Amino acid sequence: MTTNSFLLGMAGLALVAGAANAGLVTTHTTSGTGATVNGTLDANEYGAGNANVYLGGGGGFGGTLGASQMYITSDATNIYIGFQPGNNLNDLVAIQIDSRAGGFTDATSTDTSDGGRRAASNLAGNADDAYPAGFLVDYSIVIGNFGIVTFEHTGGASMNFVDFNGTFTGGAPTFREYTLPLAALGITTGFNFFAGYVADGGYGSDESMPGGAINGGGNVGDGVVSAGYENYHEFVVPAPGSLAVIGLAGLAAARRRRA
Ligand SMILES: [Ca+2]
Ligand SMILES: [Ca+2]
Ligand SMILES: [Ca+2]
Repeated sequence: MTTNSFLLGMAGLALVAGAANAGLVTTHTTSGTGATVNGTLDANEYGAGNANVYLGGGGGFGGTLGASQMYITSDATNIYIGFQPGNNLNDLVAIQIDSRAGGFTDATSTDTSDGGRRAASNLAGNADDAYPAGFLVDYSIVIGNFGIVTFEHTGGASMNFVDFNGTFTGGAPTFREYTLPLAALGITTGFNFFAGYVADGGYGSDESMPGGAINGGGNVGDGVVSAGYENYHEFVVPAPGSLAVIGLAGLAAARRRRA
């Protein structure tokens, strides 16, 4: 066995172990080419056949998040996100992003100064929703009928505003796209993410991305008990210019660092 094939084997084992033990559901790697942020899902803009798609679960609010599709890719500078709601977008999709070491939980980030900030920091407003094991959130992207807004978690009752984009608005279940510099989300080698769907006032649904235990218990509502979120998806950005074998080894290391 060559050194390279040994390293590849070890990286493969790490990926399998992660999927089995840590709640990782779907991993996609960047296509290396950006999408066109025009509100339409064009051919091959999120990987060949638009294969860079992530799915959810649950339908307590009508399947807006649970039956949605989220597409992600990146180029050398920017990340691109496409979101196809599964039903009318009446509430708030809160995407929780773990892109770097350190970060926060529902219990340690509590900005309730408006509905978008509450969704980003608390998900269901009155319950301390559990996050996946080892998952510490760094940034949140909130998609609503007002547009798309991004925050950086800092701990406590205040988050940093990162970006607002009002290009795609309204409650109709139309395709929306968004782009930000990778650096604006602290992304170097990729990130882990999950999403919840909650009302502006904090009433929590049973919908999630990826699917999980929360999908089976009815809407969380205004209660203090939530099944929380035990699963996450992953998007990988190999280090520029790295050999494939180094990229895989770095990928395993990067997943550890994100906690
Ligand atoms: Ca497009
Ligand atoms: Ca909560
Ligand atoms: Ca983190």
